[in-house]
Amino acid sequence: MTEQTAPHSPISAEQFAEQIRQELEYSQGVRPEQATAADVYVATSLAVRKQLMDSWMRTQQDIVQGKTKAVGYLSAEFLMGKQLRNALLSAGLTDQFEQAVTQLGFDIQAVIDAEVEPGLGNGGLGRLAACYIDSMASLAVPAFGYGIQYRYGIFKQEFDAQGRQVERPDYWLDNEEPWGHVDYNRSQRVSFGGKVVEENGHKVWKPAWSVRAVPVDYLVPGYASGRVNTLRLWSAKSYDEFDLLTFNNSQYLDAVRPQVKAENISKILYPEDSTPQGKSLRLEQQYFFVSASIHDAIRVFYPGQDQPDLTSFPDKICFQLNDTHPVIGIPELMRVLIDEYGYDWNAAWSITTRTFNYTCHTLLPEALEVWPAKLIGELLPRHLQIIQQIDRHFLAELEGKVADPQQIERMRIISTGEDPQVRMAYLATVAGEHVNGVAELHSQLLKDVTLHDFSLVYPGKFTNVTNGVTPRRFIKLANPRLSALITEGLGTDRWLSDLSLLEGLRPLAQDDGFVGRFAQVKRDNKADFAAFAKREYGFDLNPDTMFDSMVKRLHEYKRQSLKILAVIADYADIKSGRVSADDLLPRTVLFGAKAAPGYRMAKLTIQLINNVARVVNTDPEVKGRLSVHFAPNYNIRMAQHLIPATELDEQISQAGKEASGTGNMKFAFNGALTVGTLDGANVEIRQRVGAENFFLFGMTVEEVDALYAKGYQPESYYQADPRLKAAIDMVADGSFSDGDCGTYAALVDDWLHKDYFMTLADFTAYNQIQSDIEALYRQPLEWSRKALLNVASSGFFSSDRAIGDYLERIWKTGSMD
Ligand code: 26Q
Repeated sequence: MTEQTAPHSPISAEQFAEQIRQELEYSQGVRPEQATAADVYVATSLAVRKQLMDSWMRTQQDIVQGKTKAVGYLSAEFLMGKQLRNALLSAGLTDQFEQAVTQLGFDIQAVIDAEVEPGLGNGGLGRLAACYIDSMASLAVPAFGYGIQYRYGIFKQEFDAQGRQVERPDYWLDNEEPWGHVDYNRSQRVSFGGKVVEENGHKVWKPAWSVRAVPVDYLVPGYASGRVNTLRLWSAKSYDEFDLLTFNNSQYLDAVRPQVKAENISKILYPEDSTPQGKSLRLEQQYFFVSASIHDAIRVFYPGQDQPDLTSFPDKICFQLNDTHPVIGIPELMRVLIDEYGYDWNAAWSITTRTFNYTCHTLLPEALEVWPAKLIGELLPRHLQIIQQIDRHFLAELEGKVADPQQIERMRIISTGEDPQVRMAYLATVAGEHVNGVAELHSQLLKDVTLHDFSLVYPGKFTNVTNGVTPRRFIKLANPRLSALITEGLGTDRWLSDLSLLEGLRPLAQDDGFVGRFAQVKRDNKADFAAFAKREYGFDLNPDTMFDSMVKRLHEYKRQSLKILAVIADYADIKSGRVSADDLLPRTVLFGAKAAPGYRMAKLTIQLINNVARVVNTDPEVKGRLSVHFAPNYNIRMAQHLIPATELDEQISQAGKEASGTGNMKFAFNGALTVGTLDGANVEIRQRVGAENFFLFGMTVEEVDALYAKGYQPESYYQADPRLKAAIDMVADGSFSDGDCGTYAALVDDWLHKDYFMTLADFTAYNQIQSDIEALYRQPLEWSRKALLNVASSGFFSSDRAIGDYLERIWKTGSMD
């Protein structure tokens, strides 16, 4: 199979091997004979980077001189995953790489394994940003990703002897990192604190301290586009020279304190992905990267100009706000325009409101970010004044439009009362030109519920862009066997840049021979994953069982507890003799999930799953027909191994709680069937793959609302379903805690008396659908046919399509070619 070659002046394997040798000797000072796989990894990466350099410079020049507006994707997280294989794929150098490394006498896998995955994100939102910059480069959209180069990424997860989550720091820059280029000459000053004074009728901010934002540039090569965009991640450095005056033995720590404070800003990624706490350092991070990015964009588009005409700024670039995390950029751009460039309020407002768009990624009210006005006032006094002024103007606007004073009160950007809070989502909605949700259902609920008042006042602002994921990483790199089969079936590999072509596989679902080969791909991927899981975690997985996976962050709303209760119910059936193990469909249940370190219920759920695994996997009565495994430290690398091997994907959140989900798309791409609720993008996946190829269960949003309204009593479900009762009783009676009844008391109590996400109410329906799943799985050909139809029907969920929607509905711009 020939790979589509990108026009980045491809070279031969011999030339590539020579370049790797050169890098080893002249960049690293290592003789090829003495090199390790890690040295070769660094040398190869440097060589690939150089291969991309001409395209990158040409792209940057075209962006600045071009007629098309650029996109600045502002995101506190970019969860990139490993770079090398993706860069090789984009540059059309995969074959050359494999030959060159073999020629040099190294093991390809060892070289790949030497790369440390940068974990600069929590989950869906951060990975989405990474998929979007890949697609923008592949579609030749002029774009910059702007974010933070955290020293410590998302924590490494381990489990202790009791099965509890332990967090270890992820100091990923411990090893040489060849991809990021530190560009000290493009640094920006970012200031904080102090006060605002009046000088000649002007407000002048006198900050108390500053940090130096140093850009670290990552190349973002497009697939087969010949374009290379930039991901610019800011790193915080101190300006203050080491203070020699205070440097004597007793005052050593005082002397370095300013450096430590400055450099703390980009030190660590916050591991919470909801219920943000108003921590000052988090606000410092947000302002730090957004302020540096706005100044950087002005530098890029108005080079060397002291008095640029910034009324053209919205024609040069628009900023996409990835959730509320960069929303402080709105008052920052106002401040820059007014205080630094002398524009009046109205001119600045006109520029600002044509520059920003806002994507919301949540529906949980507690996850909507707010900042105490007091904190903003201390850290960014001038910005608080500007936000207050925006709020006053907005109020005046509302008074002309809205009759109900209560509605006006509800909508204020700054809440009134004792401890006023700045509501970042409201600020973004008022100042943004467009506001979008991330799946049809989510965007509808934003208009109907979360931002309802605003949708009445600004009906034209609201739109939807259903999420998408990149087929390059999540099909081509993750699943080479399936990729080869798709290319063969379609007679072309153009599907990699136009995923709608997967539709062409549909007729092949009627070809039993093809379906059989598709099934064999899955079988081989399962065997590979079993070997991987043995190596990495010591698991013994049987590839002749159904691989049933639930991987995502641990959250009550995602309902990992529904899955584990169903597993326990099956186990209880065997233990009580109601069901013989021989009648059970052999199944391997795989979990992967990190819990926020302070999230007690989530951590207790991890402990429970680990202990259910320990008990079930070692019980001879189960005869290996049911096994449960919690793979530690779920990350992009693990996803790339696990998703292609999965047959059943669990997307079982309470309806109305998962904004979109993106794992669901990756699994559908790779031929898993979904068991899921009508939530997030599940709704659209089901529409496209067909109701008969999707296992739907559970309450709808309307049913959930009705049950709340009626008064939800979880205990009545416990009493009504004997299997549910048996499962919960087993958790309560110490079966998974060596007889200690107290270990999971908080979980049991929550299930019976609160159960905010109605796990118990959906339990019976979830079990019923499992019977359908088992019946189908016992007809392997029919199962595989449906799985293949999932692949054929999921092309819509490519991030290329999603970026196309952003271009059309929001950015109103296109490709630079
Ligand atoms: C905010 C303030 C302070 C500290 C942390 C945070 C924070 C960090 C990360 C808040 C939220 C996040 C991440 C949210 C997230 O990943 N949301 C997911 O976004 C996906 C992409 O749109 C959706 O598919 C998921 O449904 C949504 O849960």
